[in-house]
Amino acid sequence: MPFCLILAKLILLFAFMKKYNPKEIEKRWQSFWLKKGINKTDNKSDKPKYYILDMFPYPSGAGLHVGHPKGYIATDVVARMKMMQGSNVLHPMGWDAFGLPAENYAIANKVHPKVATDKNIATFKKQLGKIGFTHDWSREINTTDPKYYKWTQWTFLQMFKRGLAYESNEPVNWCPVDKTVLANEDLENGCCERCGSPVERRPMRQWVLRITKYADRMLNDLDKLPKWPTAIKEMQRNWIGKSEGTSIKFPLSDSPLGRGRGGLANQVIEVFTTRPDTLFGVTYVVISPENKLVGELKIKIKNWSEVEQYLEQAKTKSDLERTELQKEKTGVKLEGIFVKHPVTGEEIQVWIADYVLANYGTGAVMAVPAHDERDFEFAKKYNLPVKEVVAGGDVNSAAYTEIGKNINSDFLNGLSTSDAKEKMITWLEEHNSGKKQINYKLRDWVFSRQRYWGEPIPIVHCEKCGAVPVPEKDLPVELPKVKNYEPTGTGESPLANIEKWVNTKCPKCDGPAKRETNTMPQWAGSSWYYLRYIDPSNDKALVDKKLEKYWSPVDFYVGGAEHATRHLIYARFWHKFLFDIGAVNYEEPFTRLQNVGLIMAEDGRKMSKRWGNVINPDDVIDQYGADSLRIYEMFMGPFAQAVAWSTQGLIGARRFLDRVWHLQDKLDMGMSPKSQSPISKSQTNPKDQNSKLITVLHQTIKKVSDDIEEMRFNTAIAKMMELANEMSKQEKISKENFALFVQILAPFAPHFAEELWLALGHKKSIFTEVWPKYDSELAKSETFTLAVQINGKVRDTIEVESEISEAAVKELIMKSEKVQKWLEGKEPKKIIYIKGKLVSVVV
Ligand code: ANZ
Ligand code: ZN
Repeated sequence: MPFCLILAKLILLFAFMKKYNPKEIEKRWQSFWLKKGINKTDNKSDKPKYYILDMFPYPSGAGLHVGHPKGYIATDVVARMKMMQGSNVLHPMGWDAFGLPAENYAIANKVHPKVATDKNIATFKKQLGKIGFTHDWSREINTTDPKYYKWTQWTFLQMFKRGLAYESNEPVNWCPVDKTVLANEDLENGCCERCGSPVERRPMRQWVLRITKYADRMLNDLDKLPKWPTAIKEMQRNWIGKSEGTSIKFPLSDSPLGRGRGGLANQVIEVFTTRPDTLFGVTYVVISPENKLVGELKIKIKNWSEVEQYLEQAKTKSDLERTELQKEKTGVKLEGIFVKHPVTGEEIQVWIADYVLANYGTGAVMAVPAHDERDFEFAKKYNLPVKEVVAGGDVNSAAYTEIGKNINSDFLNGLSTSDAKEKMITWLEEHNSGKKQINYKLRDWVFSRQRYWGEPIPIVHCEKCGAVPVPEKDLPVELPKVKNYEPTGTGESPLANIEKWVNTKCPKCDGPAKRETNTMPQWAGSSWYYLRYIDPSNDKALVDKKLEKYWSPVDFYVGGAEHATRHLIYARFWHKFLFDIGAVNYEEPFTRLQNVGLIMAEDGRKMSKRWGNVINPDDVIDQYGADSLRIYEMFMGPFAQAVAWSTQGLIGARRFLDRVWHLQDKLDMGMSPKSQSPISKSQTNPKDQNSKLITVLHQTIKKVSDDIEEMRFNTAIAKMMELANEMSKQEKISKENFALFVQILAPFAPHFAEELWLALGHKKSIFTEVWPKYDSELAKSETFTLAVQINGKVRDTIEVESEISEAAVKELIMKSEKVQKWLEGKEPKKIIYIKGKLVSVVV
């Protein structure tokens, strides 16, 4: 052997002996990727497109904690694999920077929201940069950038022009602490979602978006989203809350004895019910305290002062407090007021009670205490009659709410619930006493906030012309600088104090006019941001339609489940509107959706400054490296599950990388990289052909490919650990086989993989390589048929791998449509897995 060759081999050997030093490696590769433009996405490409999206963060003052990047790491793993598999990948990032959190932070820290936001963005960006993501920063967007919110305002104007944005004076949710109006979506158990204070109802002028016009389409199109989690679709269905029922008229009668004529003969109380079959069981009628009839009937009501007192008291409660089953029911009888039963003509007493909501149905109900729980409780409390009309229960002790056969019901006697419904509806329609009616729980979207840090609503109020849209050529209406941006509490935003800005000319008549001072809610800018990444600096349109046609819809959207009924409802609505006006090509924005499970603190609590248990990714990266953080977060448990942080687990991830690093010592250095035949992607080194290693290697390539696609990162990594084990048992490992391992590890530990790839003698980035193929014969693993029992009966069977873990079984069956059907949106009580046989779900 010539001397120089020995020397070369020695140098190589020495290089391989060097320790794994993530600090040095990671920085170097991050700047390499930047320099080579590895993360830049081309709009023109022959490759198939793949748009993968994270829910963009609020750049809060606290910076990133280790929970934030979990979703971003996952999308990065998928993005990198897709790149290697030959897709043109779009994986952007930006900032949802308007809204209360940013503003409250700014107020608390006495800095302007813009200054604070810019600073926070810089921090977030630096932190994200250290984790080694593929984000294409040339497409960065920021909802508070006037060039961005120009198009948020533009969309609002299009809605206004089509009657979908309107002013209203209805009572709205008011947070006394944040001093702003909140949408229903911003409430949690009747409290402000941000600060936790109980919400009051106040009448106030508001801008409202007519989202209800889209209720039916949003509901029906859920069926076109097979790649959305069933649970999220169910939450959206419940949120939209389509209820098919009947409205029934109860004519007012003047007095219990039918004497006198009070001019009330034409007035009726109209109720909404889903159970017209129980009409013969009505023992009283209830109207909501806000119902206009209360005022109209004032002179007839004999106990007015008592009623008035009750009206005052009802004002302070939120809808949720009012309708909660557990809460004690209250109400007052309207003395002197009666209605007539539409069939029997019987006199029926009338009550007001706040368990009836003003803005649902007709704001009035026919009470059937025998078959409705709330009516039952109310009747017990106030000693009102209970009349059983559906057989099957014991209505002395509880309401019987199931279906059954009608009794005590005249012409409905003996009929089943559904037949009785039909017959009653027919009767009511024939007698002009009622008709079918559809209701939605979804309310129109209260779209104005009395705060500074939001998009100005592009409307001008003119005394002559009313609300006039700002001409499109004058967009954006920029948020002016103010000195004092704290909320005023008067129902106006701090913008109202800037006279120079507020006073303007009417775009229509040129007369004096005032600008709208309310701003948009935080959810505005996030309702369409995914479109802007496609074409971030377009000055002429929200997005170029050709580019949109190429990139849309988002192929994969990953984010927190807490957005199921807020952001994801708003964005679908906004998108459908843009589709209707021809601004986009597709009706649904997100083809596939995946929830991220929270990362809890090591103590099992939520990570929070308050508990002092927050872990900063910077510290983790400093100590263990970004690749260890990435591996650990993907390995910590099933992706959608909440898991507590574990430093031990993190150390384990680092140990795994160290072991793979040292596998280099076993590399068969028989040939120098140059003289070696090019590494074939699909073929492993024939020298190892007989060993178990080959089987495990092919299985691992298959498993990692499939698992990344299905977001089963933990099992993908477990399999790679098995492969590492298998390799460490060998005396020598061929470079080809090791290279294949490094390639499939690359999406998880990109810096680490680049370094090994370089050491293997490659010149180009590993991410320009083609993803390894496997031999399906060799990759075959043992499987068995898993029986899925629900409440003791086999309802489904699934083919699974023999060594499937219990956690993987549980995760898998929760994805089964059949299981979901039986769960009806609920969590299972118990799941028992009997290894290699069956899994039993108790509902
Ligand atoms: C009589 C009845 C009998 C009812 C019975 C139920 C069971 P969903 O399915 O949510 O639409 N309701 C109607 N309007 C209401 C309002 N504004 N505030 C509070 N409750 C209201 O529920 C419809 C049912 O909720 C209606 O059917 C009505 O009670 C009540 F055995 O009418 B039901
Ligand atoms: Zn005017």
